Amino acid sequence: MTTYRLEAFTNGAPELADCRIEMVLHNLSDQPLSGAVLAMASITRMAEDAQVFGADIGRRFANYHEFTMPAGLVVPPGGTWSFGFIGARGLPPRHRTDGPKSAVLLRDGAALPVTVGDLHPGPGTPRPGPAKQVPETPLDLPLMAIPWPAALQIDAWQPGHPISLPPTAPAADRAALDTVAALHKRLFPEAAAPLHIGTDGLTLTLIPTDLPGERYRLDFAPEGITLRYGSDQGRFNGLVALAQMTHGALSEPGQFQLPAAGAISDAPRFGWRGAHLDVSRHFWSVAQVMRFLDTMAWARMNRFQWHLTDDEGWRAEILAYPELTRSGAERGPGLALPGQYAHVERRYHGHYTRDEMRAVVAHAAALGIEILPEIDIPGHCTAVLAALPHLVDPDEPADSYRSVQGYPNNALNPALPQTWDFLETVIAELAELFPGRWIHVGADEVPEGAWMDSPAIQRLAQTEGLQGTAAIQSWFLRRVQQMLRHHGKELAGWDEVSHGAGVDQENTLLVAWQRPDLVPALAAQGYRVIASPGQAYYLDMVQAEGWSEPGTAWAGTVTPEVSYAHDPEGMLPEDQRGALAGIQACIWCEHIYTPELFNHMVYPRLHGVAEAGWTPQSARNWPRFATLSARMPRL
Ligand code: TNX
Repeated sequence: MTTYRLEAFTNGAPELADCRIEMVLHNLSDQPLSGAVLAMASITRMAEDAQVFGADIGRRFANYHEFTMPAGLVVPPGGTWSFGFIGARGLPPRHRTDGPKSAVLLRDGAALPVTVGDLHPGPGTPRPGPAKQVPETPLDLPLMAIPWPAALQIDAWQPGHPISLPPTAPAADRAALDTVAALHKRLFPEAAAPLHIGTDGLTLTLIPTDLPGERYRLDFAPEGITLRYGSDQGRFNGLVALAQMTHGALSEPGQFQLPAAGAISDAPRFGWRGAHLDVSRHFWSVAQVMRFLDTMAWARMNRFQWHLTDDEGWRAEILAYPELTRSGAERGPGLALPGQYAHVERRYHGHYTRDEMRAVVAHAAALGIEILPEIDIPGHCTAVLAALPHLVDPDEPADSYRSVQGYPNNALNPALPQTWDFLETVIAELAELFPGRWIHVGADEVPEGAWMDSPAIQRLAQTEGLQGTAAIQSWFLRRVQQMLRHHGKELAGWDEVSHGAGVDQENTLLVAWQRPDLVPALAAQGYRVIASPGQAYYLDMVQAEGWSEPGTAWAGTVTPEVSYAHDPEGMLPEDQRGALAGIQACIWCEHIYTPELFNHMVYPRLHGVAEAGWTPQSARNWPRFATLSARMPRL
């Protein structure tokens, strides 16, 4: 039963200084309310010097705010309490999800649930306004294929028919078919199996060849279908492509068919076709992560950057530091880490055990996906510092700098010896769990001015001749790179790793997120570059201008079409073509905290990134993609 409800309103002021957020708490209980604290989390934060009205301000921590009812105020049953502030941090609100996401009333040690409505816009703002659009148009060819093949020549079509691999085929081929058939069954349990082992379907013949890398070739003839490949990954890719087109033809016979004559000759545009997932702001269960990997594999994506740590929670079990996944993985009323985003009302906990991480690694590997674990250091470490207070520099004044998300003093301190013991242990444990080549160490968004008031840092800067935050971060990363190499791993990070040029560029992988023009800039400096520009591949961006559209907008409005149309090599000069190692979609979860929101935000843009990663730019086609992408599996 709802007993309290919060509605929030903004005035639509274009400047943060004038931005007013007014909240109205409705007392729908049958008791008068007094002496309570309303705690809420809002990505539009209150400025330190904001003007507060109707309440006294209590604890504030990043998006978390406490407002205390004025002494003597009694809200009768059915009555309301209005309060709020003028003067904000973050971005001026542009969408309904920019206000309070969750709230709770704290009174006499109890946490009373509060339902929270959308942020209401300033006067005159159209509601709902333009919404996400993914048009359906008639198809030129009756082929279900995402990503679209690099080359195809189809001379005749036939109705869908299950495909069978003879039981006499080598065990490795049967096992490969089984992997893809099982993937299909997990994704589409209601649909008929496109592939099976037997003799009663259209016959499939697998032929190993010297086709390089991930390539495959399908030949269609009246006697059956031949798949040629040169590696396990090539065989997997060909089987997924065949399963996808057969699934289409079997489940929508009016729309799709199977080729009866002709060939598909296919090869990926980039070797790295990735997706990243933030499990710190919102915790996704092992089952959800595995399901997400399944949806990636169906589009032949092959890299998963698992963002395991951030200010809001540490999610990877580390044997040496159980606190990381106790207090460091938990936030909520009365805890060291207060609630953030969608979950301030309760204790919110989540982490993966080592066995669970191993199971995810194995699940991914079976689908041809390599996992790149990310521990976000030295910034974004609020949860670490809360769980392991010995890593906090005792001589650094509290709140001497703040991150862009509003966290005070949230960076590991490179001048403390205990920081290095911590990193050595964590890297050793992760290196053992994750067999891939890379460990991603974040390095994003350490605020300008970070560490400057730490006496230990001042001494380090003096001895090492380092000036400013970037130089210190760069010194830090050089040492982290050595540590990783000692454990047989190479360093990956966000584009800020390049600031201060401390690391050895060769064999350093950078995910370029801030702008598309970082791709040529970083490639010219010799880094391996993965393009993940916020302006096209950040799936937490709003998908339309409309007020009702959920998401953030720091990189603009990223419609599915804009995301799809982006050419990741577009800014590379001719002589640098080929310098881009791949592309990646990023799923940050401040705004994505239910499967429904995930599906709205992530698809079809994720599959657009998959196609950009595979299909040559000249063979891409938005209307075709828009129609086919509606058939792709979701979370
Ligand atoms: C920037 S991208 C961040 C994240 C946020 C994201 C939201 C990056 C390396 N840092 O901490 O979640 O923007 O879009």
